[in-house]
Amino acid sequence: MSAKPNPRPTPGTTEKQLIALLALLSDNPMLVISGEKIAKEIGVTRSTVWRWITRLRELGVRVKGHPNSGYHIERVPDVLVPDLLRRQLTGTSFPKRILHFFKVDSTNRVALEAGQQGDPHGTLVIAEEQTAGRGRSGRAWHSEKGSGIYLSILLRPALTPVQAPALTLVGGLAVYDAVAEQSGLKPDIRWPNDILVNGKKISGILTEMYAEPDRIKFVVVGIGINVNHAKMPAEISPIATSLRIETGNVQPRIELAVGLLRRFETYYNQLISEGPAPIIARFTAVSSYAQGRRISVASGQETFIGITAGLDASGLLRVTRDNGRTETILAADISEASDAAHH
Ligand code: BT5
Repeated sequence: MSAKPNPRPTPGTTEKQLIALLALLSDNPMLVISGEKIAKEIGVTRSTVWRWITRLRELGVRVKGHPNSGYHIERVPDVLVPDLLRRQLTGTSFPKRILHFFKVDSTNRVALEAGQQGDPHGTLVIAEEQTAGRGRSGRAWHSEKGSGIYLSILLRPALTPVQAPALTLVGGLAVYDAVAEQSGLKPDIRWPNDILVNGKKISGILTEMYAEPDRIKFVVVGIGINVNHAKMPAEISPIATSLRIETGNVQPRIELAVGLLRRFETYYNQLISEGPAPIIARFTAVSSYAQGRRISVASGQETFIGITAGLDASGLLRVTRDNGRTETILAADISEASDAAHH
């Protein structure tokens, strides 16, 4: 297969022409397009078109037809095709560079590498499936094929490392708004990085960065959302859920992704222009965990109980212990105090 060289092709990304083929079919659902026309439009031979149709089918896209009659798809497939995303993201920082994978180890891993190689602010890494999706502290993120949104955003903010926690909050607020808007559900945010629906985790955020003491070189905000999982694996089903489980309906991932990224852009710009105060205010308004909630804090070796006392000026959680002392938490897993099990 001869993929047209991209500025710098990233190993494993979906071939450009495969994406072009998918975009062509998606733009004309129901319409039968001849193999010859497709071949001409995307600049390959008819036998290559046939091979790629076979690949798309293997990837779960329902393409009807055959080489003699032409091809069509019954409806726009729910694949996060860069060309479709790009069109719906005009005016944001994201259309410049979108790396799409049908299967990858971790979009955060790829985005960190892209950061090191000098890729621009706003670069997006998206996967239909992750084989080693990661959570915080070396934990795993379950990333079922085609069911979730697994994406990482590369950012080059003029911020210092101590200002970075606000970026996780920006991601959380973007997920919160996008999920609420699309589903009509009322989510909650559990500091710092869990978005919950009906008490179960529907999304998690992993922020990783390369920084010098006084300056962030680049940062990757990785977002995972459970969208169309019919059920969650047994090990996490007590604590995890999906939009489909909660609403009873399959949800279009592409719309959710666009809503998420547009809101991310807005909150991010607000953070850069106004500082963290409005982000922290919004977080405090929507998170039931921010203030006055009795929680258990597991941080490093220690676990203790306390009552949340809002966020500090950089977005860290304040917790008042039973002895009256208030502490600022840098990183921790928190859960309701009555609930002994941590996720
Ligand atoms: C997180 O970690 O919540 C961060 C998850 C970030 C995932 C995205 S996907 C795109 C990008 N690329 C990556 O490789 N990662 C990011 P943490 O707070 O440590 O939560 C992890 C814990 O959540 C696990 O130990 C499980 O208990 C639970 N868990 C795992 N998969 C889950 C899922 N799909 N939904 C809900 N909970 C899950």
